[in-house]
Amino acid sequence: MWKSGLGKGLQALTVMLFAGSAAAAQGDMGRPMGEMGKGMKNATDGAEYTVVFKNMWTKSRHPFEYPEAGVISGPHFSGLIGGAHNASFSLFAEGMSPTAGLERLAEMGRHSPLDDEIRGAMAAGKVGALVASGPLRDLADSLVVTIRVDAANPLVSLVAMIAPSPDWFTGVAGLSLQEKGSWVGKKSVELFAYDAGSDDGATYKADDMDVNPKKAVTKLMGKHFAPNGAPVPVATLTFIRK
Ligand SMILES: [Ca+2]
Ligand SMILES: [Ca+2]
Repeated sequence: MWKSGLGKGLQALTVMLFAGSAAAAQGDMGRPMGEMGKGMKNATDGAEYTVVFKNMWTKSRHPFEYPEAGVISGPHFSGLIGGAHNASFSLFAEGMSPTAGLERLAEMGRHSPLDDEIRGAMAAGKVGALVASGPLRDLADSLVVTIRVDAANPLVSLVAMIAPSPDWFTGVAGLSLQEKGSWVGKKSVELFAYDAGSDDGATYKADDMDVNPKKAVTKLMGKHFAPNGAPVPVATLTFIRK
């Protein structure tokens, strides 16, 4: 039975939690005053981005079994969840089995316990900021969150459930916002559909078919998301430096 990817919040509600990384906590202390302004555009300092998640998962682009409209059962995305981190953290990776948190996110759209896993990584110094949003119910709208990166946590990972679905999600993993030693002003990436490897359902509204041990995360290359053999993006993510 398909379960709703209903999030707790309103679509427009975004939640941001910042936790100072060790580097950020040390910040500019002890640095000569004159360097502070000078270094503002340098990647050794942090940068804040507005992140826009825009839907591209449509009946015309992804016609095979595209879900019918409906208040709860219609096509939507769960809230985004992820954060800014360093190279020792992985939210997901093709070829790697999902965490319990990613399984829950991909199957039910729930942020818990993935949020706890991310907080644990924060405590371990691998993640600098946790970012989350409410779900995207009206696919004509966009999700907007703010994320802060810094030298200690320059990579961004974000995921959202494709709903309804067995264990399908989209997102980005380990995206760097640095180019040539500086923070990029604007960057857009296409997001593809992935199978979390935690449920063997093969259609959007398939009954639960839990998988143990978990399989690896794979890019979805079937008719739903690669109608002509090549994967068609389901969303775009645009980072605009504030
Ligand atoms: Ca699956
Ligand atoms: Ca499962």
